[in-house]
Amino acid sequence: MATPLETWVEEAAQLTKPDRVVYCDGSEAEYRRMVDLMLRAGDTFTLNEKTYPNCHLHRSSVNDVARTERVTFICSRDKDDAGPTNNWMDPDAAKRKVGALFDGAMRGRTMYVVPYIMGPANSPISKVGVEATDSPYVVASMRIMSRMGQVALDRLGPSNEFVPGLHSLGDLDPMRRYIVHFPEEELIWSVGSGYGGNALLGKKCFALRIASVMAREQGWMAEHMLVLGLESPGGKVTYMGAAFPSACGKTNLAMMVSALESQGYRVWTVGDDIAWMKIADDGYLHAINPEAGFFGVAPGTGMHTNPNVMRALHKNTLFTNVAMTAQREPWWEGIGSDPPAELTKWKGEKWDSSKGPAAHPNARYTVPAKQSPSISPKWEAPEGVPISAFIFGGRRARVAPLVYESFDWQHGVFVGATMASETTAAATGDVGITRRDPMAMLPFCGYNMADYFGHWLEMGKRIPHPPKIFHVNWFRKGADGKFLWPGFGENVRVLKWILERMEGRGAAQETPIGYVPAMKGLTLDGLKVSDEALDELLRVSPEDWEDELEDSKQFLMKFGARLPKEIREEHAKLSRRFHRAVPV
Ligand code: SAT
Ligand code: MN
Repeated sequence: MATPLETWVEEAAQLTKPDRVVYCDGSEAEYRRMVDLMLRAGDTFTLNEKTYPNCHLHRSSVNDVARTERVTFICSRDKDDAGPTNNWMDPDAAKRKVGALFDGAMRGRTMYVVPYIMGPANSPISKVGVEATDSPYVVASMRIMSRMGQVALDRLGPSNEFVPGLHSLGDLDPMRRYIVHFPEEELIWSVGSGYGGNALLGKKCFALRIASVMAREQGWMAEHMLVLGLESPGGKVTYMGAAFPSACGKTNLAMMVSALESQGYRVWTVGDDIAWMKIADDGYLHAINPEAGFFGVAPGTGMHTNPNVMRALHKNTLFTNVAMTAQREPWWEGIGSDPPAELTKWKGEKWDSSKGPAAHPNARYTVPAKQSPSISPKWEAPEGVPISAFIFGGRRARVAPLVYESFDWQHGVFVGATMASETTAAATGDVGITRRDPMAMLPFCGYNMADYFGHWLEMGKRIPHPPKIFHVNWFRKGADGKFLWPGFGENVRVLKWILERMEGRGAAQETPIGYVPAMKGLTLDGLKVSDEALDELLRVSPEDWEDELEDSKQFLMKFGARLPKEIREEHAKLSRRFHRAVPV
């Protein structure tokens, strides 16, 4: 008797018609074979074997360098279940349309069957997925990013409890690219792209879009959050989850080398992108990192901004779309050194400064998480880590102060639901446009976001010790257009204040938007931030917030009657608090 896995693979092969089907075991020899295939294909290069052992550079197709939200669909039976923020296609129509692109797509190619576990192999919170793909780059990446191969087959056994994902590079034509999700079937189809978030189906497609639907049904949470542990003097570690949109510094925050290390504050990394969280017997929400690697943005990453990842990147790393020096070392803008005289651009041609950036702005590194010096001793704990705080944040040149604390869970959910950020190169489209990105889940929520807010409100009632909710903004700018806050390792000062607030300390002032640090509330010794800059960083400008209230109202109105009344209520309360504070 065929197992459910074998049956699904058989059907996938009938549709895509590969020359052969190979089940992946996750071994090192297999990784080597994938890399050899990539080297032979001519789009991948071995880096300097002395300084970067077992590291490779992959160059993607030039129009396949970021997530493509325009062609990403949620195919629920009822359009309203996808909601106003998702692209929707009828599931049967999607099967016909995208099925036609899959028909024969793997002719002349090999179909690799990639069984994987999202989460530690022995965690009850983890789940199994299977990706069938014709891309050796995807297989190699999945081996870094998940627990892949035999370990997953062992966990699955003859069971049908896996999320299948079918992936083909197709012809890489953006006009024939689709990333479609069938939440009711728990199925993913992706064709026409080899890029990370589009093609590594365990990541955004399963661990967020499909898992968010499962989480709502089953009473847990799948969030676009890093998870870190903040160690304080005496050795106690407090865990926090933080949701920022793509390319807004989650990896750097999760791996931070603390500027307050000499005072006993240190940061431990549990995860840098996704958190799966369940209520545990101790009454806390416990988080696991479903991933096993970091798929981070390279440009802007250097010894100053993220020394831990820089140390981790020197072996077993797969780089994508970075530049290469004459010594065959990877290079990108912000790495901390001037561009060398001889440099090959990410597209493969010789680079000079008239040719724009040498690395693509969304160039990436894919590195095993365990290689980070900051990796938490608990990062693979099957029971996860207890979360005491949630932090929302984004890129805002104005409006949002450096940090504030919400009044309570319901208000915190409103803060998350109305958060906004300037767009980045992580998705194709304009960069620098402010858009609402609730809980940093706008591109990743697999169902109607109004119901998602409802799920958050519901979870707050069910968690005996719910995390306290904060909002941060490292990106506020002064009148001169320069960032007011130094960021990176100095962000630990904000985490320290958050910790103190949780412990009932930490000087704060109450404002209409929540508690903001008092002028002396933040630990700023050894840091050069002028009083004026601090004043501006912590300022809650009634004029800016008047615009903010209007803009968030417009956004929330999209959800119509489905929007939970609590969110409406919080909007009205915020408006009232401003009008009480400033007579208009
Ligand atoms: O491309 S990914 O979705 O994997 C990374 C990101 O955009 O957050
Ligand atoms: Mn992300």
